[in-house]
Amino acid sequence: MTEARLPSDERSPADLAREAEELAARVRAGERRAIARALTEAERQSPLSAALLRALQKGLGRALVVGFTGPPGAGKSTLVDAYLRELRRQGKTAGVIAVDPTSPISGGAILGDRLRMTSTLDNEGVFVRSLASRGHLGGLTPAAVRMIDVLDAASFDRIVIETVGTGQSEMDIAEVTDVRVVISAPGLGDEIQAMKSGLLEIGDILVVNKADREGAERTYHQLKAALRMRTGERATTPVLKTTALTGDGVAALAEAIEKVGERRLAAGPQTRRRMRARYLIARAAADLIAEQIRQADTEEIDRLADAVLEGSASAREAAVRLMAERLRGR
Ligand SMILES: Nc1nc2c(ncn2[C@@H]2O[C@H](COP(=O)(O)OP(=O)(O)OP(=O)(O)O)[C@@H](O)[C@H]2O)c(=O)[nH]1
Ligand SMILES: [Mg+2]
Repeated sequence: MTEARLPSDERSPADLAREAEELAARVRAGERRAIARALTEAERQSPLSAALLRALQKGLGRALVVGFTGPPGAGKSTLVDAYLRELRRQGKTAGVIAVDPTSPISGGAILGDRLRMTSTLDNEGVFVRSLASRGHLGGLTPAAVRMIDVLDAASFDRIVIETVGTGQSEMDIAEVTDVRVVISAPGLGDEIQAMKSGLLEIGDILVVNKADREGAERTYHQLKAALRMRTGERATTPVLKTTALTGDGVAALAEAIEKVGERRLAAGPQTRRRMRARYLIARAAADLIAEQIRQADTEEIDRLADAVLEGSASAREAAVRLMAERLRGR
């Protein structure tokens, strides 16, 4: 990343392709500097990244992608750290992407995450990257998806993604991960509320972390009850208790992840990669629509707005009409 480079527009497609092939080969060989560089290119969606991702495609879809999500302060980073230790104990390797919390309260947690995880675990078998910057083309989750491909190509056995469960991002993450671990903890105030707002549905495994804390039992039973309400008596989603600080319950969590993971991996690499590509298409479509609407002239929008007000078209019909008009000929 420190080497001098020509501005992107001065590199020919052939140069980019050659550079991408070289970098891809080093990533496949597991070279840490190359992985770091490739992650940065993928995150920024640089001119090189498209060629790089193409060069990396062969043989992808091997690694199991595990998402850890939950409200701020539930102990996600600490638990990821403990899970990584467990993986290392089993001789498995892991790449981690900690996605920037969207909530301003967690602003300081990025550095915390980076320090906490890298100081203890950034070694041969583990690679940690915080996705800390915003405003890149296409948003955080598409960037994370591109980064998954890089880590996958680097042959990490497990890829872990940590996201804060407060907005759209964790729902997006649900679409691109194989196994979803939803973490709660006692004493967060509205932890069950947060769970009810959709997190419960996406979890393959629910975790009550900080089991050492008072109130953990209560949180556990609340979760169980909420789960039964959602899915009926036949609720099969495991609810586990962990104390990330000591590692208690983490081996059982790792085992539960493997169990779900086995089922998901059975779908085969192509199906799982397609799931991620499908997500990228949906995101691109949404971006395209938003862009088209921004570019539509006021007259066109006003005409449709009047139609909605008069009741001659629903908002949805108006949107379809707007898109049809604007995308015609593409
Ligand atoms: N008592 C207790 N504290 C814990 C446990 N796990 C994490 N903590 C503490 O909870 C606090 C938050 O932990 P983090 O791992 O940063 O939580 P997080 O969910 O990653 O937080 P954000 O990334 O900011 O959303 C820290 O002070 C941890 O030391 C646990 O099992 N027991
Ligand atoms: Mg964290």
